[in-house]
Amino acid sequence: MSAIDFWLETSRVAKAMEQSEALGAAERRFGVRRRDFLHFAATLVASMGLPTSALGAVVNAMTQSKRPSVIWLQFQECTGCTESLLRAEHPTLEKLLLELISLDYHETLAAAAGHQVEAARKAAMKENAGRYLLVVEGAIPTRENGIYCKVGGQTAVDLVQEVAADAAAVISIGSCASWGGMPSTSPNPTGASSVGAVLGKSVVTIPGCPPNPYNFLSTVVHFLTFGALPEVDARGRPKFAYGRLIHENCERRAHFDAGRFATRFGDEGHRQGWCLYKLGCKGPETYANCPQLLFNDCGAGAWPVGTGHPCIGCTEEGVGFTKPIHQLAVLKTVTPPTQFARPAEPQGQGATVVTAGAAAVLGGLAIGAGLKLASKLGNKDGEPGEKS
Ligand code: FSX
Ligand code: SF4
Ligand code: F3S
Repeated sequence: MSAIDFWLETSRVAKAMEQSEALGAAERRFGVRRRDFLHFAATLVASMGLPTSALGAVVNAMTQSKRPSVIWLQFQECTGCTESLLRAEHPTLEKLLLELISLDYHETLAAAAGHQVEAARKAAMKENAGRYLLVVEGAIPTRENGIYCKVGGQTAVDLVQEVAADAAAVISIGSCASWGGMPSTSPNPTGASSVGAVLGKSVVTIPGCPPNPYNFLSTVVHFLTFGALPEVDARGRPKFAYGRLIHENCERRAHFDAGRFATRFGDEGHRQGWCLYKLGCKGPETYANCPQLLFNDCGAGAWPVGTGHPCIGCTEEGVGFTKPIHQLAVLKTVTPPTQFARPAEPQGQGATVVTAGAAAVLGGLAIGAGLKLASKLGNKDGEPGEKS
């Protein structure tokens, strides 16, 4: 399909849907305006790398599906995963999430405490056996029979095994739950381990410290729409979010290709926005969509490298909290992507998934750009993130 056909098709779908009953249902269910909801759904479709035709299915699933029961366990962590979901600048994200799922157990958010809240967990597990989602935030200490983390008298190891036994699917949110993260930093005195290691099976992982909330929400919406979790790479990460190296989509990439590097914080190169590779940026060996999704819905530059700090590889096992910040990254690719401006040309601001999705609905025009971007984000033609 040519770019213009793609654009026409996506504009047509968005326009046709604007008056649909499904969007009326969204207004009633979520208390948000049709256009805001359509914007949000288009953003998710784009970020998942789905075709335009999936927009209707995603909207229907979000407005009509029964809210799945979610049991959310928290172990060795800082609650940053929960905070990043709930403190999103865009109020819609939090509102939609809490309307889309039935959060039946979450220690930070529960009004109840003690025996009451443990009883609520057991009741939800019994009522929804085989159908609930288990979300785990935080690493699990395994040393000394797991005594370093207990909830309601049970060790984290026991608890996660008990709840996982009847779960329809398990999602590890954050780097701690995904691969051990910060609590597993050497010498790892508590034996902090990933959920997958403790359960002895692969689970879907959404690493990041904290992870981008849109990646979690997209994963939940994928489950609601298709009845299954998204395709993942060898480390359990959804390919739509972790299929590309940060270095492939970084706005400073042209400076890397031209050999223009900041060599000290605050030097001329740093002030000019040059590449941070020589300051230890781990973008060349870290798979994540941070440069496209950005954080906190506050526009261009709202991600670590955009603010002038090297990526520390927080999503990547063996890199984040493991390699010294100043250590040079392993270069996994050296060929500049063809879609980038050549080093001699000025770099534009670039569209983000969020801005493209917003423009798509509000302007009725740019959705094609968002979805075209999505085809770059989704790992349709590249290799999945792989073990280094
Ligand atoms: Fe914190 Fe989550 Fe980091 Fe870990 O995010 S932001 S320490 S990944 O488990 O709460
Ligand atoms: Fe961007 Fe870091 Fe790659 Fe430089 S090394 S282009 S700052 S990701
Ligand atoms: Fe983490 Fe690097 Fe993204 S530090 S938030 S993976 S830019």
